Amino acid sequence: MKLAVVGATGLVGSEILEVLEEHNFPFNELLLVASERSAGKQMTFKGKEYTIMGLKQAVSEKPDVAIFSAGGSTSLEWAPQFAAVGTIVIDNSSAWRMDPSKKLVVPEINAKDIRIDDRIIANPNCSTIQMVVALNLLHKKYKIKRIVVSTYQSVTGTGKAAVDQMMAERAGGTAEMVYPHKIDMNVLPHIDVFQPNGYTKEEMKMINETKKIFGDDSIQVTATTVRIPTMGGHSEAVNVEFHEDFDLEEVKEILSKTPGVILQDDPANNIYPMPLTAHKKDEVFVGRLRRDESQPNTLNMWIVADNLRKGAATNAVQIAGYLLEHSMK
Ligand code: A2P
Ligand code: 11C
Repeated sequence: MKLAVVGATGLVGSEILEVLEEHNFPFNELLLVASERSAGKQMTFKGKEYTIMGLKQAVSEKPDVAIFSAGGSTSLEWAPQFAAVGTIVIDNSSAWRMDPSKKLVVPEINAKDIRIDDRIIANPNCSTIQMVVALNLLHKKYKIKRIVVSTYQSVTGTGKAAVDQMMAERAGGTAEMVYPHKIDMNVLPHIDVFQPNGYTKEEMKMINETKKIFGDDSIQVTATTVRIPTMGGHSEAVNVEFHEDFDLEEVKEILSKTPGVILQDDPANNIYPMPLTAHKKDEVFVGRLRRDESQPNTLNMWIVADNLRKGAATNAVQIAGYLLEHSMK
């Protein structure tokens, strides 16, 4: 596989390189791609020097697969140009996710829907991915009726400039204001832009992408997404109502067998998922399981994952791995 990483100098791009190295991903050739500002600069991967190239040159190289993490407008403009030369684009942005002609893939759930002629495959939003991975087998067993989710999201979801803002505030200095308010020692009930219905775009992503990934428009979802001054990963309090009743011990057993999930639920010993312990891990961590005693068939859970890993880089690399395993590239 000739593999291109588009946005290689960014937060998600560098995480992709880390995951490729850790997973010992088998490619023959690697192209590191960023904006024309970075073209010509050197980057090291696995002890080897690479020269960063711009998008135009990368298209002319006709890579087999290109993992894009360079923002929605770059994806909108360039993914079709790569697709036109036969590249399969795995896109981390929101540009193509809700396009009915594009697959929105979480490998543990719906990689089998990928077809040989798919040229642009969308990677879901990080906060959606970790929630659906955790709910996957529970949905199969009890069928989800409604989800109420509140998130506690890491500043790494915004990108490098947001990390710089938080760290500068913490050190008592100043930096570019990425958020409309201070983020350190604060909590912002605001992720991405507000929509005419009063929800933010991040909230609408969680609502719409969940239905598309499960292939079930009848699932009701409502979300409040919140930015907090942390870095290791996103956390979510999820209240999920099922059509069928469940047994809590059976729920734990199902979660312990769910692909990509690690159960961390031992409150007596203060064991539950946290961003600090999920950081740099590829899995989704689930704990604080308890029945919602206010209504039937309803479960409360706490879900944490490193948003740059399973929420972005790991999921994209797993899709690339699926293409390789199934000889699609
Ligand atoms: P560059 O470093 O050359 O600006 P982050 O979200 O962490 O800020 O990273 C964004 C990534 O997307 C970077 O690798 C950045 O490259 C890349 N990028 C931004 N704009 C473009 C563009 N117009 N064409 C190609 N890559 C881009
Ligand atoms: C955040 N979820 O944490 C966002 C980042 O649609 O891929 C990823 C945005 C996206 O701010």
